[in-house]
Amino acid sequence: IRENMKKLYEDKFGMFVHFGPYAQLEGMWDGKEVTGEWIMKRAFIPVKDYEREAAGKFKPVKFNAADWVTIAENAGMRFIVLTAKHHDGFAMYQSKHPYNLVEFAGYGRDILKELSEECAERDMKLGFYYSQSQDWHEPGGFGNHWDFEGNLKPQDKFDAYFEEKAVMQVEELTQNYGDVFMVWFDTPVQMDDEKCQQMMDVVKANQPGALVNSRLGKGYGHFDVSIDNGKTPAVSKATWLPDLKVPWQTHESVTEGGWGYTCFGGDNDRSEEYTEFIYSLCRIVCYGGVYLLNVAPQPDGTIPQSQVNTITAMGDWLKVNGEA
Ligand code: FUL
Repeated sequence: IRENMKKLYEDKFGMFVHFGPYAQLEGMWDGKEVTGEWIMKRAFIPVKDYEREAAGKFKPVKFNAADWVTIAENAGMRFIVLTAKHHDGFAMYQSKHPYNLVEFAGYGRDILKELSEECAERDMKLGFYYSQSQDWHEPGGFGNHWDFEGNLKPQDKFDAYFEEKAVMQVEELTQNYGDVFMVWFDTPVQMDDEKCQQMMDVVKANQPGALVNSRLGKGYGHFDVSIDNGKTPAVSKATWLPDLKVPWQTHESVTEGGWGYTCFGGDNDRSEEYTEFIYSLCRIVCYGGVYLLNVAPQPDGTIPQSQVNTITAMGDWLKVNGEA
């Protein structure tokens, strides 16, 4: 862990990728602009409709792992963190749970496998994001639609969901995809000490060097994560500010309108604003932090050129100014 933590600070800049069936909807539902990865929840889309319109149609046929790695490399990024399962509950890899990219839409390819092999070959580190508590697809997942459809209270089956899906999938992710640099959990809500410890144990057993973020819950994890788009360590841990000894990371997105792709904010050319992102990077690194900058691929699996332009401009700047 110590070694890896050192690496995290050598590699201060990483690429976050929010990619899932929400991209298929491009932020639109019933002719209205909603948001990126939260669209299922915000537009109150029933599970069956989301399955049919988003997950069932989602086939990122132009996904190319080599292109993604090149884009990250050109931006000066040293690691990639992909959403393996976001709150919508859809697994972006070959899982025993059938609600996954390989099987559910009949896509047939495991993009996480392809990405992990490419990263291993090219010395790019790889991590994954996993929504351990919120899962809008399962009856026991926190925030699921059963609560507002009035059938089940989410906590009734949370334990079963946690054991059978969350723990099982984190086992898969830490066993089947080579070296995992980082596990980025999110929105802990129902996580208690026991569940946090259990998740830590799974990650540790399968990936002793992997770094776990604090959004696992209850103070567990190896490094702290700021609020979304935060420029300094988490406000809740403000007492850590004076000496900044706690390792921390923050994240922002080059997109507007959410972290996942939308037709109204995912392709806005912000390359003119790249200096803003450079400013974030410098500020965060000067405070001893690590910067994870998000891109949002289109439904076909390609990262829009406008987003590529922004982060490549950062890479060009780093080539000239980035040496210590
Ligand atoms: C948040 C999530 O709810 C967002 O959808 C996104 O993944 C962001 C990075 O973390 O808490």
